[in-house]
Amino acid sequence: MSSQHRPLADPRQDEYRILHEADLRDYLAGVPAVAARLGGAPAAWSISEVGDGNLNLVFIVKGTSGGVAVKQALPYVRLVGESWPLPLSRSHYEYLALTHQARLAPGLVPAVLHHNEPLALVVMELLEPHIIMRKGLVAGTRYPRFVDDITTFLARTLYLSSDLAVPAAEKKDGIAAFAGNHALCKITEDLIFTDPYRVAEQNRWTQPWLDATAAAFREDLDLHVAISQLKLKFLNAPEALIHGDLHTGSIMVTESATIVIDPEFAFYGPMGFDIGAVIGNLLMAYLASVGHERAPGDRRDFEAWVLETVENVWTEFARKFLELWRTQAGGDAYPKTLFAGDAGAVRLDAERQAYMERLFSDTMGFAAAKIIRRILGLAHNIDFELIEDPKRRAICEARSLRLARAMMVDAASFRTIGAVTAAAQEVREWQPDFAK
Ligand code: SR1
Ligand code: MG
Repeated sequence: MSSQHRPLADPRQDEYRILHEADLRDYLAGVPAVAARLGGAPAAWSISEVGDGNLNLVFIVKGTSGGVAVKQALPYVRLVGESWPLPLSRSHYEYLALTHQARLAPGLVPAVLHHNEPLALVVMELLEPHIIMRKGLVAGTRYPRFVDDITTFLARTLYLSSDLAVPAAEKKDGIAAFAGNHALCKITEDLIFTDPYRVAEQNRWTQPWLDATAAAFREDLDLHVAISQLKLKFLNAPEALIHGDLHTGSIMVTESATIVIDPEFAFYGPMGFDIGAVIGNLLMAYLASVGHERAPGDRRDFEAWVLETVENVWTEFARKFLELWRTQAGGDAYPKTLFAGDAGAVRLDAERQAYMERLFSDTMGFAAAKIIRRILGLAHNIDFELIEDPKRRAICEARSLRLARAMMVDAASFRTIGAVTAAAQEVREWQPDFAK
């Protein structure tokens, strides 16, 4: 490895300490903007650690006049423990992404009130009564604002950080600003694009029912080619500033609001990775839903809404993205002078459609990769995990794996979002051999 590529030691480790409750109270009392927002005497503030994610500490702090959320990065992966160190610098990238996204998609990310880089700490507005969207989906709740909000977030953050919108020098500065977030990228490269397809110590799945499928996925060269092509795209396509972990656990919702949180995996990567994360997680919510039925068919209306949402996420995203391209083409890509006159306009429009077709294909591949990692890899999700009966859970998971494999290996059959939702409906009725 050349010296210029050797990883740097985290320069802030010396000044870092994990803030426990008393320490955090004293610290926040010394931040005027936060103390004023909380109100009352610091001794009366309530502080509770509520983090249920895989990486960090999250505190809710409430005073007499308001509340805040405090996120502190730990120097290791919380899910696994101190044996898996992780740079504190991810807090810096999260702060950078949050402030950038707030400019591109105002009102769709939490307001940052304070950031302390050495402590790897970000203080944000408290989102109340919002809940993590994944929890709402498990409960069978519908979110009428979601499509409009998430597609505005996706279209604006992706388009407005791409070469279609931003001059090349500015775009390259953006790539450089996030290039150091490679430890978080490496988690994705391993946990999503590699481990589920090989023997890896941290993999797990619902046993014994999925043993045969897990083994088949480890031998499936068509699948290995498809996931490797997606991995190459993830490594090799700095198309836009992506969130990098946009699953339904990174979205907080009410029925009238949507806020995207947790962009610590942000970097310049392929746009389809974010859109695919949203769609893949909705497809899992759909196929897990039958496992949460209290009576046969009692979640059918919810499931129809989820599939409609899958379709609308893509179509609304594409509409908004193309609208931005037609009205805000400030980047160095597709120079206007090369597409002058009526013939140029027609040709450019055809090229925009072709661009969207390529993006759709990337999106479906990444959506499928997101599904497979949650069933065969390290980090699972409550959509499936909360289905108590393991055989029932395994049936939902086997259906999801079947759909995901087809989306990845047989991409030619999934050229439209309608083809994807039709396949999801079909696979919902499929019975794996172990269920017969
Ligand atoms: C070890 S971290 C596991 C997962 O949690 C995050 O939310 C990302 O999805 C990551 O892959
Ligand atoms: Mg997260």
